[in-house]
Order: sequence, then structure tokens, then C-alpha cells
Amino acid sequence: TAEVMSHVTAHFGKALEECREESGLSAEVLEEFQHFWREDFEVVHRELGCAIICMSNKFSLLQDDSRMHHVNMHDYVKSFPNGHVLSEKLVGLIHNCEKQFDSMTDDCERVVKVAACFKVDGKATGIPPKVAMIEAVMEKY
Ligand code: BOM
Repeated sequence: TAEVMSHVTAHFGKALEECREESGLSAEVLEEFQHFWREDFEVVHRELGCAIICMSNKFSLLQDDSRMHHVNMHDYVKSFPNGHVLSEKLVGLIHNCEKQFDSMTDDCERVVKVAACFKVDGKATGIPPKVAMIEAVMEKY
């Protein structure tokens, strides 16, 4: 599933540049989206949450309340090679994280918490791709 996740990340990450201005996420914090998965990258900046919302909206992955759109996320992940082996697991992981931070009213702050939770919980299920795996598939998207 790290292999599948490398495709999802490569594709999703292409939307970062379109979202940089409106999210205010500086290149000093995160230069390329695939570095999200680096062990030493801390998922803490509010601007990263704003960027993830903006990027997700490019692919209709969120509902109006900035929570995950389960059906669209499932279909999005399934659209990648072997995506069906990851789609349900990913939706479950993200939803479980959303529930933990549901009381947060600032959408950007909440989404960066959900993303950090997803990164931690994903480790237990072998989801995190190596940056080199993502780079290997970048050219496909
Ligand atoms: O409640 C908000 C839901 C936000 C969903 C996105 C969380 C994970 C984003 C961080 C990692 C992304 C890597 C690939 C794209 C997955 C959709």
C-alpha cells in the first residue's frame, strides 16, 4: 500500500503550487508536497491545513464543512493502480482522525491535526511511502 500511496501523493501533490498563494504555505515550511512523508517533517503548520483544504477541493474530496467526502475520496484512491487495496483503509483512517478533532472550529487548524494523525496512524498500517518512491512516479502525473 505504500506503493499505492506513492501514486496518490504524487498526483495530489501536483495541486500544491496552485494552492500556495491562497494557503500562505511558504516553501521554507514545505517545498514539495512529497516531503510530507519524511520522518523529520512535522505536520504542525496551520497554513499546511489550509493548503490541504485547497488541494482537496481541486479534486472534490471534501464536503462543504471541510470534512472528507467519503465516496469521492474512495473513488479518487481507487482510480490509481491497485487503488482498491488502499481506498477503504485510507477512508477509515482519515475518518477516525476526523472524529478525534471534530470540536475544533478553525478548519485549517483542524485539518492539519487530522493530517498529522493520519501520518502517525498510517505508519502502523504500512501506508507511508518513501520519498524516492513518490519521485519515481511523479512523471506519470
Ligand atoms: O477532515 C479533513 C480531511 C482531510 C483529508 C486529507 C488528510 C491527509 C492529507 C495529508 C496527506 C496527503 C497525501 C495524499 C493525499 C490523500 C488524499
